[in-house]
Parts: sequence; structure tokens; C-alpha cells
Amino acid sequence: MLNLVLFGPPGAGKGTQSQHLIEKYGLIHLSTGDLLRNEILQGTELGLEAKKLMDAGMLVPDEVVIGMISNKLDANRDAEGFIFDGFPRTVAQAEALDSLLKSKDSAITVMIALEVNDDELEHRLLLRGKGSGRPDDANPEVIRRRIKEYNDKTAPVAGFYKAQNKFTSISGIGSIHDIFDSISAVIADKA
Ligand code: B4P
Repeated sequence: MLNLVLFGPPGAGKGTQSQHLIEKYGLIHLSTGDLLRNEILQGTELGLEAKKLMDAGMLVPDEVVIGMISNKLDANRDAEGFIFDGFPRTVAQAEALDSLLKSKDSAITVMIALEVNDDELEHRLLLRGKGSGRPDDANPEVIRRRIKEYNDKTAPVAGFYKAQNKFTSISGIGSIHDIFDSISAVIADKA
């Protein structure tokens, strides 16, 4: 089973690269950002709560996203593997994911981090915000808050996987195609 964590700051290209990985490896894509945006679209109670935090550039509580991932793992018991995109975003989420996978006799294969500097992140997200209608992409202040949340709460997750010898980082700057080739090379080496 190939279980991949795509890691990196907001706008690093996790969602973009996931689309190519799904095609090549036939993995199930689990994006907590997409799952939350879907809850917002459906107008659920969870979605209404999440929207306030997401629009402000803050993380949604751990128990909410862990619950969503747990349901998706249960619903896809026969999968060849998963791409975790935007999850785990805190050390508590990483610990919960390890236990969930362990209870299914599985584990994370590798975490691949996309390295992109803050100026480029802000540029990409503001550009996407012009067309996507995503409120969290429209405002430079919210984008900077998201990057701060990443540095404060998410960056330490890298240490969690380094300690397990499962961490690799690559440059997330360059063409989408070249970055995809670098990711594929890591998978070929680790899987
Ligand atoms: P996410 O939906 O995970 O989104 P993201 O961090 O903005 O984006 P990503 O890195 O996937 O960027 P993308 O490929 O789209 O999170 C949104 C919010 O949801 C969070 O702020 C938080 O509130 C909440 N949330 C989600 N998961 C959570 C969790 N686990 N715990 C708590 N809260 C959670 O790329 C961005 C742009 O760059 C695109 O326009 C793309 O076209 C462009 N791009 C990509 N690659 C490029 C390249 N190589 N060159 C130039 N541009 C590129």
C-alpha cells in the first residue's frame, strides 16, 4: 500500500500535484481542504463553523479533521493507497493518523514536502484568488495569517516524520511537470 503525505505551506502546490499523482498511481485523494469546502457548500453545521475559521486563515480544530479522515479511510477499505493532501497539519493530527492507519495494519510510506518561499506563496494565492472566489485567497492579510499558522503549527509535523525516517523535501518552484517528476522519483525510491 502506498500512503503519501504531501506537505508544504498554503499554495505550495499540494492540490495541484495531487491531481497528477491520482492519475499516475490510482490513489485515493484525501484533501481536508476540499472536504471542508464541500461541507461549506452543503451548508452543514460543521461547514458553517469551519467557514469562519478558514475565511480568517486559521486552522479548523483537530477533532473535526481527524473525524473526517477516519470516515474516509473506513469508506475506502479496499484502496491501493492514499494521498493525504493538507493533512496532517498539526502534530496531534499526525499522531492520530498513525493510530488510524495502524489499526488497519497500514502506515505512511513517505512524506514529501514542497519547499516554496513566502513571496512566491503570496503571489500564487492572490493570483488564484482573482478567479477562484475562495475568500481565503483574496486578502493578503489572511494569506499571511495562513502562512503564520503553517509556521507555528504545521511546520513541526515535518519533525514527526523525520524521526521516523520518512521525510523528504523537494523544491516546489519550477514547472508543474518538473516538480511532478521529482515527486515520482521519490516515490520510486521509497515505495
Ligand atoms: P487547503 O485547501 O489545504 O489549501 P492550500 O494550503 O491553500 O493549498 P495547496 O498547497 O493545495 O495549493 P495549490 O496546489 O492549490 O487549505 C485551506 C484551509 O482549510 C486552511 O487554511 C485551513 O483553514 C483549512 N484546513 C485544511 N486542512 C486542514 C487541517 N488538516 N487541519 C486544520 N485546518 C485545515 O496551489 C495554489 C496555487 O498555486 C494554485 O493557483 C496553483 O495553480 C498554483 N501553483 C501550483 N503549483 C505551481 C507551480 N509549480 N508554479 C506556479 N504556480 C503553481
